[in-house]
Amino acid sequence: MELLNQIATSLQEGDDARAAELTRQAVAEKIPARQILDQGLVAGMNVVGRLFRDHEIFLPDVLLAARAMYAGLDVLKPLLVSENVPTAGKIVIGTIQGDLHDIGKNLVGIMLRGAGFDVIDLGNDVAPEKFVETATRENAQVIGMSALLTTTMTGMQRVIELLKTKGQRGRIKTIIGGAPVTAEYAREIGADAFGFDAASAVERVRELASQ
Ligand code: B1M
Repeated sequence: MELLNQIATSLQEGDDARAAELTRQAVAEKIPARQILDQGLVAGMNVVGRLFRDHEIFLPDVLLAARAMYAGLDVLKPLLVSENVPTAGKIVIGTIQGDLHDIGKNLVGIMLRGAGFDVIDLGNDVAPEKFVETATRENAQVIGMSALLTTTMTGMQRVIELLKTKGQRGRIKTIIGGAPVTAEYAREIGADAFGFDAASAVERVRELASQ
């Protein structure tokens, strides 16, 4: 549908005013909110994620696209709630204790929200107990941890150990990511998944939430 393609394009162009205006127009044309979300905003964000992964666009472009996506989402949010659209799942994210690098984590959060997940973002420098307590209280399916420092990444293992101690290890899955983190490290500490970038994180979280 042409209007939904235009919404997707407005995200790629980072044009928040146009994204909001086109979303309002789609709502006025009685296109269901979920369709506007999936085929307009999420479709646009998926393209942005692929371009970023392939180094065809850069961080500022992604942040502008994210701002445009939020502008469209602001229009849709009340309708999505009233349409009772089920979320794709709930995930608690944050950077691990001692780590203040949150740009990558924020990108992952944005992409997850764009893919329809309910994201609880605990911010940066998050203690292991806070990850586990929040995920348990909020009945989240997944905990997502980000680390950019080799000295902080070891804290990820503490979260997994705490999940075991609290008897939540089987129910709450874990995904880890960040520049120094590897798939091998994820296996070593018993994480359920590794996200190389924001796009792959969304794919992995989708798999984890459906298990
Ligand atoms: Co710092 N820093 N920094 N830093 N910093 C690095 C990480 C470093 C590699 C620079 C270097 O020396 N070359 C180095 C770490 C060395 C190491 O540990 N081996 C370093 C250092 C040493 C430090 C300090 C210790 C410096 C000092 O004070 N002496 C200090 C530590 C502070 C702390 O955390 N306690 C520090 C501070 C800072 C700033 C505050 C100035 C700033 C952070 C600002 C912020 O985030 N709000 C900063 C920055 C910007 C960087 C670099 C330059 C850029 C990081 C970044 O944002 N990349 C970085 C060097 C570099 O990486 N080139 C560096 C862009 C971002 C989009 O990528 O975060 O990798 P990234 O996220 C990707 C993937 O990794 C993945 O998806 C994202 C999107 O593709 N991903 C996930 C990330 N999280 C994921 C989670 C998932 C799945 C995928 O699932 C949950």
